[in-house]
Amino acid sequence: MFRFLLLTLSVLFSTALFASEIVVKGAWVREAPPMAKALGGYMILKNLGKGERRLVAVSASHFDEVMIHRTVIKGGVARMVHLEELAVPAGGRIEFIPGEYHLMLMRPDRRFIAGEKIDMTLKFKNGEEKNVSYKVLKSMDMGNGMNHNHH
Ligand SMILES: [Cu+2]
Repeated sequence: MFRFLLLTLSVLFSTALFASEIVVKGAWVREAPPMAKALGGYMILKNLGKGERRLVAVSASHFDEVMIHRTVIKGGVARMVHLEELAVPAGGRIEFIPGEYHLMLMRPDRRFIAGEKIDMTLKFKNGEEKNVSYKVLKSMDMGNGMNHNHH
């Protein structure tokens, strides 16, 4: 009987471990001037799964909150729209890049300079959480990095 229980438990645990179907590439945060109240965060968010995933929240220590934004241009004026959640289609990707989708890291408790890292947790509607480390870069550094990744 005891043996049977152990076996059942191990089966339960192994089914609880699932490979993440969410992949994040090229995660970076733009270095901002000393008194900046918000920093922009960028990445490529891929969904390798067979079902849609919805990004519902992002958190980072050292920041009051992290919002999901999209820059839209209306009548020649760029403004940022706050999204409550963002759907990543099955097999699809969302590019967080300057002037498009971005993470808005609000009210840092200190300055972050190029070369540092900022850890964030992405939370999805299905309960999955993904920890991602974002490199702080000057936007010029990123311009160079982009060329290398571009194939
Ligand atoms: Cu924004």
